[in-house]
Amino acid sequence: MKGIIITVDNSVSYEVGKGIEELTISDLLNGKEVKIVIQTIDVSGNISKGITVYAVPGIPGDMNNDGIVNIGDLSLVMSWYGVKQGEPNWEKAQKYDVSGANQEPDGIIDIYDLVYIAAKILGA
Ligand SMILES: [Ca+2]
Ligand SMILES: [Ca+2]
Repeated sequence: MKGIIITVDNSVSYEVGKGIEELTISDLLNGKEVKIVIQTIDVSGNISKGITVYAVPGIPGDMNNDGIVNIGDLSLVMSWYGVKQGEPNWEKAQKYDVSGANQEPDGIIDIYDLVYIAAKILGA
């Protein structure tokens, strides 16, 4: 075996064996189910049929994965408030970027992320 290919939702691919040790699938954090295909590639370049995994997200807004969306999740997002994409601690903050002006993650932990969690607390 030469390596492993991981395809996420038929589009984003990663070839493991070239140094990737951690893979974050951000759509899961946004409450979206994700289709993951894991295939092997041999030394001749033949790609196996592989295995398909459907990853089902947890509760949208449950940032600390304790099964409930509450003030604890809101304060977690608050603790990363203002951190932007490209800054040194963005890698850790990124998962708290759940929304933006267009309802999609926008590369900054901002008021939209707090509103998203607050709305989940209120059951919206
Ligand atoms: Ca929680
Ligand atoms: Ca945001």
